[in-house]
Amino acid sequence: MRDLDEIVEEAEKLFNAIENADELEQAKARYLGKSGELTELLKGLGKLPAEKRPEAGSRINQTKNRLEVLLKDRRSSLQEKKLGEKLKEESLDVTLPGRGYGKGGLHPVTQTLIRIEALFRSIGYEVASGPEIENDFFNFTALNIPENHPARAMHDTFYVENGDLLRTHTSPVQIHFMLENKPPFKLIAPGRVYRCDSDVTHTPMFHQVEGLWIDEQANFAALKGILANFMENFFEREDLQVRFRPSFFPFTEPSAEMDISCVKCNGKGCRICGHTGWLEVLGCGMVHPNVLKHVNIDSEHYTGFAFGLGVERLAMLRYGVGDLRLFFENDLRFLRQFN
Ligand code: 2NL
Repeated sequence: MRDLDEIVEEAEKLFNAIENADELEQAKARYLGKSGELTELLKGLGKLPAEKRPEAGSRINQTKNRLEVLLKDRRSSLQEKKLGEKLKEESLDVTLPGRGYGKGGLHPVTQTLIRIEALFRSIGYEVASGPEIENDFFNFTALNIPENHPARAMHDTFYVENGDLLRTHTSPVQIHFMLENKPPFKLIAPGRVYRCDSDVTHTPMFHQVEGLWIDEQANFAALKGILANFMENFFEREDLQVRFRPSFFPFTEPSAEMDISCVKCNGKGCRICGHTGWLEVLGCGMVHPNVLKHVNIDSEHYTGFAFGLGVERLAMLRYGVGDLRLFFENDLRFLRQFN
């Protein structure tokens, strides 16, 4: 019988040299398998004289146990090594630079709103805002548009529950302001407005800026001067021509529409201005006494002028955008051109 300690020594060397779990199990079979070296020794016990069997049997079993312990140790160190390698392989280098990110930009309508607000702030106007869901009084009645008046047909209104509605202009903001403040005041009300209208030149939501000046000496001459000056600055054209045409709005009297000389052809006539040389840019007028009455302002003492303009229209003219719908499609190829 080979020296058992020698077997252990040899097995330990063998196990520790093995780097792979399957090979380790094969090596185990060499000693402990069906015809392994120690198994064979146990089978051979019967050939020993009876008095030597117990001691020899116990020594062989002790050796088996020692090999089992060696195998277990080697198995766990191989597993640990494998885990270490796997973790190393999967580890992230958090110090690596990122892939970089696209920088966003402001929507052209937002840029236009900011520009309009800055120009009016520079001449002492404050910027007011209010809710987009309004009621009949603030959107119509206070603006001298009574129930069943044909003027309501001018605004295709979206109604929500309990008779509330999506504001069709930002005038309600100014009605709230006039009820909450004492004149004189100068303000603009920029924001989203909604009309049940959708075709090539109309979207159900668009942006409006309305302006209002209530004072003891607000008059049409001041209105003309302020609006002409605003358009010159907005379009950066000192030679811009303006003209006012009489018009009608229920909330102003007298009312007018303002045209500017075409910013594309300088008044010569082109496709943009319909070959007239003029572009219609806003509606305006002196605030109707009935409107002042609704907000408890004495129309014998105070007068006011007001105007309303469409932001998308001004943005189209300033940036040369030919189709209103481009502002609402959020196509990045379009939007990126404004950064
Ligand atoms: C247009 C015309 C206009 C007003 C809006 C207004 C507001 C109050 C009182 C009186 Cl609180 N008027 N706003 C006045 C005239 C015209 O808008 O065509 N906008 C796109």
